[in-house]
Amino acid sequence: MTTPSRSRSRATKPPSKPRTVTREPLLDVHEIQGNILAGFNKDFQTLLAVKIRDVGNAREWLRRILPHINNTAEVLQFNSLYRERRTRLGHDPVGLVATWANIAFSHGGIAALTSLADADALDNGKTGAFKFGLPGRASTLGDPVLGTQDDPTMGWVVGGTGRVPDILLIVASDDHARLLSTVAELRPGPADGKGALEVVWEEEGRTRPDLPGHEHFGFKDGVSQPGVRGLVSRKPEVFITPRVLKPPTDGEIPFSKPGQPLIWPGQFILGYPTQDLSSAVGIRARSLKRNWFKNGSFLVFRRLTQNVAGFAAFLQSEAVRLDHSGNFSGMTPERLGAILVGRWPSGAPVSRTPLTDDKVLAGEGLAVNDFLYTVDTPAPAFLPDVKPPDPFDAGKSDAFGLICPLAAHIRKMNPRDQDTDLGPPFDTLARRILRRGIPFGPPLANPSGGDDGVERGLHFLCYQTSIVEQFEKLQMDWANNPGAPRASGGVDLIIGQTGGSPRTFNLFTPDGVKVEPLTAPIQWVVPTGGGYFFAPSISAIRDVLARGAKHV
Ligand code: N7H
Repeated sequence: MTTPSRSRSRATKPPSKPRTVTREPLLDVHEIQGNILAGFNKDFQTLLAVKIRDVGNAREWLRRILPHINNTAEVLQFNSLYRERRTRLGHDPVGLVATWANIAFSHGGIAALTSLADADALDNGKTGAFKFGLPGRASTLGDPVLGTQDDPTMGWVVGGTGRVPDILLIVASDDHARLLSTVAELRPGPADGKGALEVVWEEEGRTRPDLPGHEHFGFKDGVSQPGVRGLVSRKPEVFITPRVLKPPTDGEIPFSKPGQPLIWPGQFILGYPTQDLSSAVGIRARSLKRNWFKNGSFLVFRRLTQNVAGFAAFLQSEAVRLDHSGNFSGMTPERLGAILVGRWPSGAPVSRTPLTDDKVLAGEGLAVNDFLYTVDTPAPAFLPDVKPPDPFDAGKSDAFGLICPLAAHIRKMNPRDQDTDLGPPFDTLARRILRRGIPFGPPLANPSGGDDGVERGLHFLCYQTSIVEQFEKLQMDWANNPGAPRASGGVDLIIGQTGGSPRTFNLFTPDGVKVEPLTAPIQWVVPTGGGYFFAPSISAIRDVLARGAKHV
């Protein structure tokens, strides 16, 4: 069903096509690469950065590996089988393994394989972020200088100025041996043309063996993701994001499950309806500059090094100071870490359990994201056959950030029901990203015992349809900015970057009367590489990039 949004006052003009959309689209799951909407979610994942030296051979290599590039249908089916087996067994199913691959191309890679005009056409708007690439945007993003003022990305291990790879290949598996054999099979080698494609960098990420699913600071990751609207089948009607809640009354944001709003797929995949910035309806997909962009998505890769010992030392000393300050007696390093992140190590939200971690709450998938910031969180309206246990305290109204501070990482990145400097909560939906990160490097065995000199961090990967309006807004306009999305919150001390000036996080006393500023002596998360890429559809790889056809 569609609703016309423009007046029909001029009889001479044909009525304009309705811009708004309420019917959810059928997603082309055989075309969209599998990591974007379904998520590989594997324990092992290798990234390979590739430079094209010979375009003809590169196309042949693409044709060779194309059958191994997995689509959404494949990944969805496996993920649903895996979930079903885990529910029935009560533990992870042993031996049920899959190995997946996806691919993405930088501006230079697209230009080499199609044309400069096509690569330029991917930049929607004047910023040219995709064309500039990550090193070109590093100073705008506030990244610290790792080199000289002339080349602040000189110290990056991948993707620095003049070293931007053309291709990023992602290979992921549940099984390490299979990961290695698939990487060996897909890696360009002499048989693909001697020197035709050079692997300029590669690195393996893996889930922490000591704390699976947690990143190196010790927090559970991958807890909150947006729900994508759209169907994988019309008859029978199957939504890509299963729903357990009753649809809302008119005009409200629909949720698939508590805390997971449903977002129009055009925010993540080109060619589908996007989010209206002031209502829950969708906006009809804009025509694309090239047909072959359809079913593609932009991939931001950031190699973020984490100083785990430095972060632990800060939590330790600041917790002691706060404890003695009189306003935060009983403060512990663990609680302070939870305050900075907005979640406890288990993933339990500070908004629902302000003083202690709660692993039971963290393990209850329908409760762990169920909280709002500006009102007491109402009980969810589940569909009749869904009755999950939720004996936990509901989130309380916390508009000023006295429970979960305004600058806590998850509140900066997703202010939920609170208006922001950019607009109402509908606008926030248009800033959401699909995160697909995985740690690299070994865990630090004893963070309070100091650094061991070994590098570790996060391969941060996220998909969206606008790098400028999504990833860059989150990083630049919110994480780095002490005055946004809400005034007076301070900087996100996990990922915020301020180009060398002090990073201050405003912690309000529980009565809201005083501010206790926490000033970080250093940045504990430091970008050391990455890139901006485009992950095209399966047919675009086959018919355009691997074939060299223009303007299909
Ligand atoms: Fe964050 N961390 O350990 O503190 N992140 N993040 N992130 N992050 C989240 O909800 C972390 C980074 C987002 O919907 C959690 O999955 C670390 C970048 C968003 O409520 C934890 C790094 C960007 C969310 C961390 C890092 C984001 C989110 C809670 C770097 C974007 C969802 C678990 C090393 C620019 C918010 C979860 C929501 C959650 C951590 C990077 C964005 C624990 C260590 C660069 C959108």
